Amino acid sequence: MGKDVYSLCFMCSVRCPIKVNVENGHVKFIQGNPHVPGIDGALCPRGAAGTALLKDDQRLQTPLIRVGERGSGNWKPISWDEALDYVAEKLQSVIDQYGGRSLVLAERTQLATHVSKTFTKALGSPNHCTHDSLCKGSVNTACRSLFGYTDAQLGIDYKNAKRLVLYGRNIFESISVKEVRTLLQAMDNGAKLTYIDPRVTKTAVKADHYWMIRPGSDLALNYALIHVILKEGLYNKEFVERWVSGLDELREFVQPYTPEWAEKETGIPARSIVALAREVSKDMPKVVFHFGYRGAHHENEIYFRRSIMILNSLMGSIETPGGFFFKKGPGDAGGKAARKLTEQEFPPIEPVRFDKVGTPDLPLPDKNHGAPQMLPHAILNEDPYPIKALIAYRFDPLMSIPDTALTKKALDKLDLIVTIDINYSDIAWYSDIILPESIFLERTDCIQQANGAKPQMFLRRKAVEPKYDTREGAMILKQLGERLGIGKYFPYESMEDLVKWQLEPTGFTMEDFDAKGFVAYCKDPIFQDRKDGLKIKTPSGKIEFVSSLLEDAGFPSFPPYESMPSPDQGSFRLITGRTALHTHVSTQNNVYLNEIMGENPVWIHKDKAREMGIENESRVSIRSSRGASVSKAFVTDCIHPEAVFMVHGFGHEAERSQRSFSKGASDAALQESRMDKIGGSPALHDTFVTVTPA
Ligand SMILES: Nc1nc2c(c(=O)[nH]1)N[C@H]1C(S)=C(S)[C@@H](COP(=O)(O)OP(=O)(O)OC[C@H]3O[C@@H](n4cnc5c(=O)[nH]c(N)nc54)[C@H](O)[C@@H]3O)O[C@H]1N2
Ligand SMILES: Nc1nc2c(c(=O)[nH]1)N[C@H]1C(S)=C(S)[C@@H](COP(=O)(O)OP(=O)(O)OC[C@H]3O[C@@H](n4cnc5c(=O)[nH]c(N)nc54)[C@H](O)[C@@H]3O)O[C@H]1N2
Ligand code: SF4
Ligand SMILES: [Mo]
Repeated sequence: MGKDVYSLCFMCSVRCPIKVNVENGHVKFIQGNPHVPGIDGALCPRGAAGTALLKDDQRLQTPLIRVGERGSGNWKPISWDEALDYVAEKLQSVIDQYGGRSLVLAERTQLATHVSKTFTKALGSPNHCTHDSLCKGSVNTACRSLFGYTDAQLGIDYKNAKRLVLYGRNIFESISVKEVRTLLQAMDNGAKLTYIDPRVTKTAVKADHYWMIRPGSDLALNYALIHVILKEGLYNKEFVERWVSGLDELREFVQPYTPEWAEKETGIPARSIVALAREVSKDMPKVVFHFGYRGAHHENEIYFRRSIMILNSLMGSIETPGGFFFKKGPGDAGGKAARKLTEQEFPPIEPVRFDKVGTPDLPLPDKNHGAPQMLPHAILNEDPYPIKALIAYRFDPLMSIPDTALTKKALDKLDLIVTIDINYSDIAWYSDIILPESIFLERTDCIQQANGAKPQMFLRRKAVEPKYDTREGAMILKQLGERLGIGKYFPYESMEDLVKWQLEPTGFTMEDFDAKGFVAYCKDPIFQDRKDGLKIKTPSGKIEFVSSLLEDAGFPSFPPYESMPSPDQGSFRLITGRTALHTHVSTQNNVYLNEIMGENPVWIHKDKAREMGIENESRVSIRSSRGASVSKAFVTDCIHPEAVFMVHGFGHEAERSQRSFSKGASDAALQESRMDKIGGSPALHDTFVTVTPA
């Protein structure tokens, strides 16, 4: 009984559509939205554990101001007025002294991102940055270099695919519910899956073929695949002739990269590489080489991601069922998009970003997102100018940027650190002031414009009243803005007001979301005409194997392959990733998820463990040039001997998150601060560590 509220999960960024059953003001049950094909009522374990947040007395409950040293954990509860007055006053004095540009607002992209971008713009700061480059910056740049579209503007039609190749895209553990379910459906219908990872993941176990690749050598594998495909003429000639430029240069470039050469680099037998090239060509264009997000994060990552999308282009699997498609927006269906606050006029804004993205130092990463990993450098060196205040909004620089010790040193130089979070995160713990946001079940949020083959809009709706003295992020920023003299940029009094304002041009109303939780702009998928009407957004209008984006910025399209170094005797390449049971650094203190997985064991190959005297389940210490962490060992033959693996997001330092405090090891504390300066991703897998009995 009770009532059903359609909303959006926020236990991770996928934001799956949900149906929340509410009785007498309490959430009784959450399930996936049964009206959304592919979701059909399903949730992942983290989504189901969303209910644990409702009553959690270890989450943030009221604004808090620091009374001791930074990081000491001495907090005084204060009222919202006191908190907002304090932040506004401090921020104003920083701006008076150093200008609006001295503020950085760093966040994980979310529905209210247009509100936080409005906040920084109105203050004259170019320094809004998102997590994007930490997650997939090089994927973004690689896609732009070939198609003129970002990865986020590309969709994948899993349902009709016949063959998929995943490079560390651990799709059955690093979950998006709809992707998982449609892929399983395709596999039931005969689609074949090849999975490549130095580690035997759940996806490896479900795949038709699994290759344990030597860490960091995927690019060599791809060059050999391209070599075979071009040598044997296994590509989609009609598509490539019409839509690709630079095929001859590619053909010449891959000449030396034979399968036999790649076997030595990757450990994958030459005959298997040849067999895969031949097999995929039989299924083209219904072939997906997934561009991936997080496997193989190295300084040359841009070239790996490009090689994946070059393979897709050779298959002709672009803008076709069973392959990739360019996501369609409301305009493609004759409709209008929801408004964003960023569409307003702003005062002049400092042109150079704190991370120097868009300058000759970092010309190609996406300016819409920036590069948060540059934050420590910018603060410590006042390069390009002094940064004095940080607002961390649903983003934890201490755990999500490599080299925590360096980040802490930089944070120490700031005059003001504000965190907007729901948990005692590590960055909240290190802040001057914490502004608690209401959890997703307790708040209405901005419109989700869901572009795709069929453009739609979704709405997150408040299911229950906030249990504690918390507010919505978009209201917090508005109330701060009013105190800073930029109130006119926030023309709403409540979240409902804001949503109504957003919906005005669309012709839809909030009530239109009542029946199913979403509205659709059209009924059938929209595809561009592959014969003559593809809208490739590069300067040449073709898929650019020889990339004007790269070459105009002074980078080669095809640099010679450099072998990925193996670790010295006694050390390992540290690789990291996700588990189905946790979201990044957010859920380790969740009552249910913590009970099932409270620590992150370090995977180590059994032969190596024997050499080092390490027993399964024993305590081990992991050391790098940047720091040390302790966890327990998982001794296995399911990992390549050159690597050790840990799940990201453990080793929290915030004591009030009592269940996760000090449990497991933090990868960020170990990782060196390196990056792919062309693509924009941090090189998270370029750190070597030692592992010894603790
Ligand atoms: N070392 C290392 N760094 C990484 C990665 C890695 O594997 N290793 N992975 C990278 C990737 S792929 C990504 S996407 C990023 C993610 O980086 P982050 O965005 O930093 O990580 P999250 O865990 O998604 O969320 C950060 C914070 O959001 C808070 N939060 C959760 N829900 C809400 C909410 O409703 N409102 C508010 N205000 N806060 C909320 C959480 O409590 C948490 O403190 O990290 C990247 N950085
Ligand atoms: N449950 C859950 N699901 C999530 C998330 C979450 O936090 N939890 N986060 C979401 C986000 S933001 C992201 S970005 C995606 C990430 O999704 P994925 O891109 O699938 O990334 P990871 O889970 O980080 O897995 C990386 C895998 O790459 C492997 N790997 C390491 N080095 C190499 C290498 O050299 N070559 C190859 N081929 N593989 C390598 C690792 O062993 C690991 O299994 O997941 C999304 N889904
Ligand atoms: S994948 Fe899971 S946690 Fe993420 S939004 Fe969907 S149900 Fe929620
Ligand atoms: Mo990510």
